[in-house]
Amino acid sequence: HAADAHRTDLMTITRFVLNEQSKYPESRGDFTILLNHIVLGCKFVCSAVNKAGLAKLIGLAGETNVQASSCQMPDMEFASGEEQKKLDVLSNEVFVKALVSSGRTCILVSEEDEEATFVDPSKRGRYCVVFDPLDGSSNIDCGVSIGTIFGIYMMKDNHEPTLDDVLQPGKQMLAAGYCMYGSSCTLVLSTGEGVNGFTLDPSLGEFILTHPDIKIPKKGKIYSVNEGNAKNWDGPTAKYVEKCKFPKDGSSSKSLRYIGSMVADVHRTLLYGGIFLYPADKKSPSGKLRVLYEVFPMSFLMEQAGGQAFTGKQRALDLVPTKIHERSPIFLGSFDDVEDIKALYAAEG
Ligand code: AHM
Ligand code: MG
Repeated sequence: HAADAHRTDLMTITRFVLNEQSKYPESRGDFTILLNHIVLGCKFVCSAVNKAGLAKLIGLAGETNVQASSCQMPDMEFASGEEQKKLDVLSNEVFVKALVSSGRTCILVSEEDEEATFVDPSKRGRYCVVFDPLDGSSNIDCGVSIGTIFGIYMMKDNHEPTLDDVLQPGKQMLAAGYCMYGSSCTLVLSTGEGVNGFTLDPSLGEFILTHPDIKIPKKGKIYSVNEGNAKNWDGPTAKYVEKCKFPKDGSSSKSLRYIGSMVADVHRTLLYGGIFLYPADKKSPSGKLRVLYEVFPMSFLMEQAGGQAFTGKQRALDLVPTKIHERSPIFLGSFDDVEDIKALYAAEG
């Protein structure tokens, strides 16, 4: 019966995307191939993140120093302490290699690389991928959720690729997603037709559809921001957070949740509703988060789930980046909650 059907008729991410793409008669399977390579990168990073914790534990229990333990376990070169930081470098290498070898990419922009990578003509395809291979670096060493964020553009024709091909507003993205390495490994994806979530079944090594058609609640009860920066906030941000804590319209105050990993904070916001803020402040007038591979993909997902994303000036996806590592303030989440912050910025003039 139905329960059995669930267990034997698995909607893997590949099957799901193939179904979606089959609606386009011109589709040649290139997107599915590209996505499979991204999924491979996510599985690798998931496994490396899990091993990193284990390697550290073994190191501590055996009281071996870093040198000795990495000699015994040569494949665990990110054994502990300082070396563990290399996880973000390792993740970057994995994604770059997976994307290039897909034969479907032509420009890659990674948070880890100063310059964009132009793929060799012999391996070139039509897609440009912008990504943060391992976001939430301050959470790596303590085993708190971290993630990979990605966005995908498509080259319009066969011209020689230039940086302008990736300096496109977020609304031009074809697809966006993230993978969260948390208590489970969850991949959330939108190809512009809603948002779907897949969970890695480690025994199968496959991402299975577990969160079909995610819609963010219209209004939420949670706000998420680094309040340690409050003394440097501008008027509208300060007023908004004050309103979350001391609402004057008789509504109840919001709860505060802040992990400090964008993927985890946005994932919770998507599922539970509420608002995530990384505003501008006096010390960082453009905020902290990067437009291409943090702000755009998350804004794309929010809009696709029925929420909104705002920079303090405009719809986030309308922003036209001028540099690949450009930053922007960002307010994203439930429709009504973002509407409130938009009103405060509008009142400011
Ligand atoms: P990172 O690229 O150094 O990991 O920084 C990005 C992270 C985001 O995941 C998170 O939303 C933000 O930085 C938290 O910043 P802060 O520690 O200033 O609150
Ligand atoms: Mg980052």
